[in-house]
Amino acid sequence: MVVQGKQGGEATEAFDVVVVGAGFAGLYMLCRLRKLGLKAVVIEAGDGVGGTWYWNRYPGARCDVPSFEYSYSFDPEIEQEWNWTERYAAQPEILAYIEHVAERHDLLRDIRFSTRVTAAAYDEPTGRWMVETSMGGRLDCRHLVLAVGPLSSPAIPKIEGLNEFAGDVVHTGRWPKEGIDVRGRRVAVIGTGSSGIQVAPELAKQAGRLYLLQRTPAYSVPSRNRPLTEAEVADLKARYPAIRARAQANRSAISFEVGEQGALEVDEATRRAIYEQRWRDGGLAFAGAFSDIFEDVEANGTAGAFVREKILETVRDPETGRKLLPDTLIGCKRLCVDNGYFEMFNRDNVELVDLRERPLERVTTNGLVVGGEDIPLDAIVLATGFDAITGAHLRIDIRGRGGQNLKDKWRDGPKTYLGIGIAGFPNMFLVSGPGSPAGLANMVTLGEQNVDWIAHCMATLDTRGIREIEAEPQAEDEWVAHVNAVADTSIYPLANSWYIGANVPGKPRVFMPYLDYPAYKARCQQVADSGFPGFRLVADHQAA
Ligand code: NA7
Repeated sequence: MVVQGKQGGEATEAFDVVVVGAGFAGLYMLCRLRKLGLKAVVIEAGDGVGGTWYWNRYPGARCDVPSFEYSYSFDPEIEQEWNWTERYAAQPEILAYIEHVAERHDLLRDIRFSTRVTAAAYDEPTGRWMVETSMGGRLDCRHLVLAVGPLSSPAIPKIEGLNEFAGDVVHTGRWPKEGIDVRGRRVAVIGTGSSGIQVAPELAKQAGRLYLLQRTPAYSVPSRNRPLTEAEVADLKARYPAIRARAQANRSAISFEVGEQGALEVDEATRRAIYEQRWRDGGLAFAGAFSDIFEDVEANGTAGAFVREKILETVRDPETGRKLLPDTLIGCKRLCVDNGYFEMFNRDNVELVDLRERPLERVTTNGLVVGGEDIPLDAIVLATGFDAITGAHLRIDIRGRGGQNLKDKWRDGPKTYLGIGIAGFPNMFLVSGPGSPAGLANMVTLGEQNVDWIAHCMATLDTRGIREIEAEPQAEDEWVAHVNAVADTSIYPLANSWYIGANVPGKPRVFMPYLDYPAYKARCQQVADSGFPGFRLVADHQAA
């Protein structure tokens, strides 16, 4: 590694590219940069690769996208040699897969683990980024790529007394490697999003008593997860190109079939039969039963009503069943996919605490107080979600042209062009950033698409002798307006979801993700093919 010199007593190392994050996207970025002959380093806060799948080690953590699809497509050999064992892979298997890919592509030697990027500043005279890390020293680079993940900054609720609790407090997104021992103990799980719905049934199997603290009842569909047979694995491998192609054409970049008819275009009996079939099949495809579930409140209501019936059928205690009934739009907060969530309430050691009836007042050294009543506890599990889509970017002190801070730039909500570039922040690229289909599309697919685009862009800049690329403010404004216009064709913005920043107090309410993966991909392609309109390009010889 080249040591350029000393600044303030600390060494400065020079790279072509610094990538932040060694999850799915960061690792693939490294592969592509190596192919371009660029000198790159990946900085990763964890002590291993995996991103989301490194941090979310809680019991029950599992992907809600079928394992065959939640995998890289860039290496056909890995597609053929890796054998997924279940329809929906659990966290240890996904992590093992990512580790396998990192090893097969010899990626580890260019990754610095247990290191956090704390700051990055653009130096206008040299056209380079100066990156600071928790390990001290500086990294000087031409391009900065933020592959920090849309769901990687845990949202820790401000609950009075939380720091004083004498037992274990653990967030699902920071689950300790050694796990926590809940055998025979009293455990509270706070939160009923995907994480709470996955972790609670697993903890309930071991805990002495499990309290599930629910603020908003959630919709969840059964996963119908099961082991894959050898024949199925062989068949899926043989059909990989077709599966990928189908996924690419779907809004969510997942290959399930979306019904062609509207929910209200069919009669009651047909509608019910279609929902029953999707319920039996399991998974997110439930919400694709009809074409208009995300477009029409009434159509959406038919799907919601069906799930409510299923909840009442499943939960034996009618009072608990009633409290579990969601009264919001279905799917507009990410639809949960579970393994025995509603069935869990039939266990004697599980109690639902409805926070709308019994508000969470405070944590004491020994437990919680809800609705004036003490609940003694040994462990509290925070399944309270993430400062989604922008949280991980804003934890870094990023300063662009003129020293402008990204926090200030995004004060009223994030602004990007294509979810990839930001005006005022030259030579900086986001992977799965706000304004991309982050969180709404298969994240591996989106990551690969973004990385391919960025790699192509960097190669083009070099060929054309371009020193600086930067989104133009007008293109950025138009893109933000377009993202919102697309969102407004749907009913997504009507829900208080993390897509709109509603889960973090004080966060600006702006719909952040782009709703339609194929349209997004086509637009990115068109920009790349036409010489990057909307970006300001400065050639080497034009630089000051
Ligand atoms: P989510 O989906 O944001 O869910 C967080 C849950 O925590 C949700 O039920 C919240 O209730 C609840 N919550 C948050 N803060 C509090 C407080 N202070 N008190 C009580 N309850 C609270 O996060 P997940 O980790 O489950 O899932 C994130 C994504 O990961 C998921 O969408 C998939 O894409 C994978 P609320 O609904 O806000 O009332």
